[in-house]
Amino acid sequence: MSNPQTNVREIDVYPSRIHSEPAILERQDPVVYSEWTESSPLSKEQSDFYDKNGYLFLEGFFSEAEVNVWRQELRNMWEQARTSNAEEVIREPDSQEVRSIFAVHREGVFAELAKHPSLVGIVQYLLGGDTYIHQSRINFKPGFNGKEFYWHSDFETWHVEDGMPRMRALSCSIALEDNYSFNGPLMVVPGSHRKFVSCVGQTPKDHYKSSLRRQEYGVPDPDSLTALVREGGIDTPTGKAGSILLFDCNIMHGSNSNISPMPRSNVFLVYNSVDNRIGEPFSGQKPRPAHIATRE
Ligand code: 6CS
Ligand code: FE
Repeated sequence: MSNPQTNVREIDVYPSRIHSEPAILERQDPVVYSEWTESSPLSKEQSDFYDKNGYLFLEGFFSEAEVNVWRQELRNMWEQARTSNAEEVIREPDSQEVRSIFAVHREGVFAELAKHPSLVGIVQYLLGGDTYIHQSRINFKPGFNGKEFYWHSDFETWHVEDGMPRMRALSCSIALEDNYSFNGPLMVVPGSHRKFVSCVGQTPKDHYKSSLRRQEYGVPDPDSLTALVREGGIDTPTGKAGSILLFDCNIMHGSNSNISPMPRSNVFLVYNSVDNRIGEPFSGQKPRPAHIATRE
């Protein structure tokens, strides 16, 4: 992969989907890119917790009134998506149920949400400066048949398939329905953000057309996953609608299928540092479409 400005081949410090054997590499990037001070938007405990664990759960971050507006918009979008063949609409792997809608930050109430000052303040503290939205999506996880998201590191995909150079991005998952232990909440492996699991297998052409429905490449091998879980365990932060889960781009996470009657609909906003803009995919393949990875 060459850097367009200097035509110098950028070194791939996180090689994945290249070798025939998996490997666990050390993280070579900071987690929190700012020094904490009394005026920081997080407490020292919260900032240290995020640095150590790779995630931070803030219960009741947004008000019920705000959530009601977003939940109404989510339901309108769900209705429209049922009969839409827009490329932003992703359906469940075994049915036509809507699984996700991408690029929701482009307009309307979710564009406002992505710029919410109290959220952006925390994100800029953690990433050490200005950011932009690399990707956004609503994962509906409907009751009865919302399917799982197998274990993965988002950064492994964004590095290999979108050309994201370093680990200087994070996701904010905003619960728009109550997240319980039984309706497929996000599970994270605390501390796993400090290890990069180099995966095996060659990225298939147009991989996103299947990976967003059921990801099979760029997922950790059982031994690597077992090692990470043995070291850090599994946390399942749950809480009422309006709670947010901030998680580092490289933390190992996943979620189970939802066979309960209650939907687990969350909005995901992915913030990337403006100093970490994506370039040529390290897979050597063509870039993914703009509704999955912002390039302008
Ligand atoms: O490929 C991606 O960018 C998406 N895949 C997963 C499973 N999580 C991150 C992101 O939504
Ligand atoms: Fe993910």
